[in-house]
Amino acid sequence: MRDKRSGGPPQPVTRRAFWSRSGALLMAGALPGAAQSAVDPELPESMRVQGRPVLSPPYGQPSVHEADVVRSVFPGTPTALSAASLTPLHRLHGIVTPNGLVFERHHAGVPDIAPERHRLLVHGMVERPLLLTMDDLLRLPAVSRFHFLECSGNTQLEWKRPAETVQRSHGLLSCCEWTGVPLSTVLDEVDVAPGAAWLLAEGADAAAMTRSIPLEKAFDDALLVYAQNGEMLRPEQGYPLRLLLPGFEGNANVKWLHRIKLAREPFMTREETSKYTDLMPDGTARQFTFMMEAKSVIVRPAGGQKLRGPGVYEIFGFAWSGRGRIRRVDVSLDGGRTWEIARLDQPVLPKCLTAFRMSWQWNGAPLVVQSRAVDDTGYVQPTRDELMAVRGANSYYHYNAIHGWKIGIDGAVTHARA
Ligand SMILES: Nc1nc2c(c(=O)[nH]1)N[C@H]1C(S)=C(S)[C@@H](COP(=O)(O)O)O[C@H]1N2
Ligand SMILES: [Mo]
Repeated sequence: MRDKRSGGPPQPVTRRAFWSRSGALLMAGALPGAAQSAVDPELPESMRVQGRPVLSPPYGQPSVHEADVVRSVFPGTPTALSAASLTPLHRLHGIVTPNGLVFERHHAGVPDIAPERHRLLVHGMVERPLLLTMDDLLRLPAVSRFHFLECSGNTQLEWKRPAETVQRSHGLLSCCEWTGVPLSTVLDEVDVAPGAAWLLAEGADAAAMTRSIPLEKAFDDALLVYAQNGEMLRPEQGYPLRLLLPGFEGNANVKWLHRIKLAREPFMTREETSKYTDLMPDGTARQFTFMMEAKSVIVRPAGGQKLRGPGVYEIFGFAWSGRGRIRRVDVSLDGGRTWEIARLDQPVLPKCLTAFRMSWQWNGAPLVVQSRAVDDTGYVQPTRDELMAVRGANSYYHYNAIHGWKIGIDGAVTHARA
């Protein structure tokens, strides 16, 4: 499958090749950019003085040397209240997004809600309406699950013009361990009336954001979530309660959830009529595109980064599918002509980010790196041409095409279409 001619694409590198080169580190600096170093004869400063005491601060913070690992504002956001911020995917090292780096999307800012005053009303087509306190919810049997959360507007810029960095192109994406109560537990308690097929989920923010959700999903794997990554939800993520719909577009995961109303039909709210619909080539608008299809992206190397000369590197990226598990990730080092199977980090969980890696050796020639996800339904992440053939050019949401980065002769990484 791989082109063996000399001058062909760079070959993936074996562990042995890596160590035989980097073993010469102290002498020859075979790792790209490594200095010709000798072992420092001085004791490092950190061994000569005592460190700082415990509880400074009581809630721990990242190293001061990581201060640039932060969310950034989504470009073109008109106000700071109806706004989005982006996860720095290129600075992550595993599938869990630290709570302070989870992307945000708010339609009317972040409300401050005291948990003891918060209520969840479940009403409409039910036999026994319920008004639940947070205390009630915390006493019900809970589950914890790892799931990605992706705004369907993620990679929206790609329809038109390429974004310079992966934080800008793909940063409306995060993955957490979510803890809460299966929505089915509460629905069983209220006793759904015959004929009910949808529910309205409403947020207690100033946007009163609402979405209609099929009852099928509600009984499948929907969660009433109150914690993320082991601590209570962050205010930005919906404290004290949010709806989590694994694999469904971010918007449907209503934050600050305070009302669920059951009905026969969808409610046709703003977020499922004027917004979050897909304009198809025939001029019709596709509604209720809940499912986030399989997608992947290389986050290192990625746009804005620079390789420090020929040598050994690791390609690192994420793949995910709203339909289930990632079965395979392919990586191309020649602009999509040939593909190699990447290594997947464990665990590989359904509707969850999966990390992939491939070691390779850059020979200094310009090239385009790409990744392609395949999920366990057999769905293969489409090329841009394949996606446009179905969707046309007037869409905004749900762009999931194969993404490429170009590495220039100087090692600078840019968008492959730039
Ligand atoms: N109540 C409420 N829920 C909401 C929103 C909102 O503005 N208000 N934004 C939605 C959108 S568009 C997305 S993509 C996700 C973002 O979740 P996050 O901010 O936790 O990343 O929340 C959804 N739930
Ligand atoms: Mo969103």
